[in-house]
Amino acid sequence: MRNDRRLPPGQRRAAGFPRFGSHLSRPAPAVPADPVIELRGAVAEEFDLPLATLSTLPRREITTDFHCVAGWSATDLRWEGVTFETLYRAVLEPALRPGTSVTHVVCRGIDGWKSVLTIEDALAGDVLIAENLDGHPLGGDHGAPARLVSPQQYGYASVKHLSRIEVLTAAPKPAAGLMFRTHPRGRVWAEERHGLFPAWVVRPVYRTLIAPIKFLSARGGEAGRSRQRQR
Ligand SMILES: Nc1nc2c(c(=O)[nH]1)N[C@H]1C(S)=C(S)[C@@H](COP(=O)(O)O)O[C@H]1N2
Ligand SMILES: [Mo]
Repeated sequence: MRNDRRLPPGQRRAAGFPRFGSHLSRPAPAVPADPVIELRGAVAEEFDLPLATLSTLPRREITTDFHCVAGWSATDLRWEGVTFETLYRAVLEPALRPGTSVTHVVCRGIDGWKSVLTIEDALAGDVLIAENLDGHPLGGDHGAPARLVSPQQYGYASVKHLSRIEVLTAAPKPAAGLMFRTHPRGRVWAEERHGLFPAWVVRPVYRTLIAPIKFLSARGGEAGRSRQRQR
């Protein structure tokens, strides 16, 4: 039964589904009039895929939980869109340079957020490029106009406002920072929270960040901004 499922190790249920991220109280980036996903990297020719193309591909609905590395989880979110695998097989794979063996994909958001997924993680059948959440088009809080949703990985993999996918033939160098270095896989059930430190070290540190980040993110989010307008 759904209710009996346990959360992954070190996770606690959040009330609802908060807006969360490095944007803090900055508002969501404006959605372009004709949004595209820039396809870059080991392709014969780089090109911009109109987001509208997604409506021509087979669609999937997935109900799943969302786990932020800081320690909160939102449960039973109903996402709808196109699986990354479908997009990859239909559009990216045929565009690769001949003889290319892809190892990683880098996804970027309009706001500059970036995540690196191994091709294995990206092609897990439940990774979605989602355009709808719980029956409604994504709002700015959760990644309009489309976002990645990778349920088996910590939330940092699930890039909001997805605007670019780059295919790589080797692992990129890890980012320089120590404190927030992500794990190269970030699988929630293996508690792969951090690229260098074991989970038990970062768990209590990250947990202290939930309340302030949630507070700030909400201020820049849809509800916070409409409250300001009413004043
Ligand atoms: N574009 C973008 N994507 C992002 C982030 C961000 O700041 N910008 N934050 C990541 C983190 S750490 C988490 S936990 C989730 C939060 O998603 P939510 O705001 O829909 O809850 O988005 C991830 N994707
Ligand atoms: Mo997160």
